[in-house]
Amino acid sequence: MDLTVRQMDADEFQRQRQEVLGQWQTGKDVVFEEAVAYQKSLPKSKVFAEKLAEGKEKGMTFAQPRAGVALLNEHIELLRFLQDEGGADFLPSTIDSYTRQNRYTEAQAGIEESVMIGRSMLNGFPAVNHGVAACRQVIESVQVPVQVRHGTPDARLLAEITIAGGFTDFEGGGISYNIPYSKDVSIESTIKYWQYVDRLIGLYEEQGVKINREPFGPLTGTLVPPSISHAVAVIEGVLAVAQGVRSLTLGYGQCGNLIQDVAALHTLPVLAEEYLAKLGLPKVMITTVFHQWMGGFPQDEAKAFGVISWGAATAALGKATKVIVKTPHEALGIPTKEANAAGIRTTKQILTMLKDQTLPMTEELALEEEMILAETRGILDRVLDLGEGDAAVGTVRAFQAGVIDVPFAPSRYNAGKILPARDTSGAVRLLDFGNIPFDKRIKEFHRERIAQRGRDENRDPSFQMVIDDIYAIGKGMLVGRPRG
Ligand code: 8ZB
Repeated sequence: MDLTVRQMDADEFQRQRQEVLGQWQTGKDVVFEEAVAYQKSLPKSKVFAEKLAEGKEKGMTFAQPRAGVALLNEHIELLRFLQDEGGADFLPSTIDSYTRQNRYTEAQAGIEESVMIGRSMLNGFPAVNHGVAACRQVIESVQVPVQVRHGTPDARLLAEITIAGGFTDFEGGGISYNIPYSKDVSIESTIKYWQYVDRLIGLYEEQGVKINREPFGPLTGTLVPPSISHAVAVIEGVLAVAQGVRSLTLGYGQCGNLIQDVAALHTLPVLAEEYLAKLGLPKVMITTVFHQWMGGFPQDEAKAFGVISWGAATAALGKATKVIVKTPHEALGIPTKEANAAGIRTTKQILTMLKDQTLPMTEELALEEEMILAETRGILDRVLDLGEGDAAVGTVRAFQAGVIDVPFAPSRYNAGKILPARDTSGAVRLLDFGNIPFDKRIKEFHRERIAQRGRDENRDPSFQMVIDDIYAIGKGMLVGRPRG
C-alpha cells in the first residue's frame, strides 16, 4: 500500500483538489486565497481555536449542542435560538445524512421538498448544496464559533466548502467517521480522504488561519472502553498533526462511572502529547471534549434531564474543555429548538455550580488512570510496531489483526471480537479481550472486576451481562442487574 503517515505530496493534493471541487457545482466558489482572507476577517470571538485556548487557560467547560435543518433561514433561526435562549458557548451545523454519503442530488431534492412542505425534510444542514456564500451567512448571523458536525467517510468537498464558508472547526477522522458509520469502506481509503482534509487545514494554518480539528471520540457509544477510544483519538491526532493541523480537540464519550470517566478525561491529552512527541511531531494545542451519554435514552423527559445532568457533572469534575449536550427529546429523534435549548440550560446550570470543584486524586482515581494509560500504550505501541513506525500503515494492520477492535461496529474492516461489560460499579471492562494486546496484569484486573460483579449478582460472568448492560439505561439503571 502507498499509505503513509507522512505529509501529502503537494501535486497529489492539487490533483485531488480539481476532482473534489468538481463533485458538485458549489465547488467552483471555493477560491483558496479569497477564503484565507475571509477567515482572517473573522473576529477572534468567532474562531474556535481562540475561544478553546482561552477556556483551557481558565479551566472552563463550554457547552455545545448538535443542530441542523434543511433550509438556510430556518437553520440560522435555530442557531440563534440556541445561542440566545440556550446560552450555547459554541454552535454546530449538524450535516444531513445524504450529504454525509456524498449524495448531493438527493440532498437537493430534500431542500426542494422542505421548501414545498414548509418544514425540514432533512436531518441536518446540507452545507455542500447551500454552498460557500450561504455558509458565510450562517457564520455572520451568530456571535460564537461554529463547527461542522457530521459522520462523513469522504468529507473532502464538505471541508472545502465549509472552511471557505467561515467554519472554524471540523469534526471527524479517518477511523472515527468510518468504523461506527460504514460497513464496506476500507480504513485505508478513509485515512486518505481525511489526510486530504487535514492537509487542507494545514494549508490554511500556513497562511495564519486557525482551524480546529475534533476526532469523533465516542465511536459506537457507552460501552467502548476508554483505552480503545483513546487509542483511536491519539492516532487521528497524530495523522492530523502530520498533515499540518495545529489545534486538536480530542473526544471521549461518557461511559457512566464517574471515576473512570474523569480518569479518561485526565489521561487523553497526556497520551496525545506523549505520542506526538514520541513520533517527532510538533507540540500543538490540545483540548478535550466530553460527550454526554451516547446510548439509549429514557423517553420520560424528566428522566432524560437526569441523564443529561450526570454527563454535565462528569464533564465539569473532569475539567473537559467542552461538553456536547443531549436533549430531553433524545429518545424520540431530532429535538425541537426549545428542547435543544433546555438541554443546554440544564447543562450550563451544573457546569456553573461545579466550576470550582474538582475530583480529589484518590487511590481509586489514580489506579483507573494508571490502567487507562497502560492499556492505551499497549495498543498504540503495537500499532506502531505493526506499521514499522508508520501510524497510518499500523492502523490498517491493527484493525486487520484486531489489535484495535471497536465493540458493536458495523464495519467489516473491524474484527468485532471483543466484548465489553460493566463491572459492579458501572466501569466498562472487557469480558472477552479478542486480540487487544493487554498484558497479563491488565487482563487480570479486568477479570477480577467482572468476577466481583458476578459474585454480587450471583451469576457467572457471561454474554448475558453485556445484553443486560445495553438495555440497562432504558430501565433507569447503569449496570444491567438481573431482576430480583
Ligand atoms: C452520532 C450523533 C448522534 C446524535 C443527534 C442525535 C444524537 C443528529 C441532529 C441531531 C439535533 C440534528 N442529532 N442530527 N441533533 N439536530 N439535525 O446526534 O439526536 O443525539
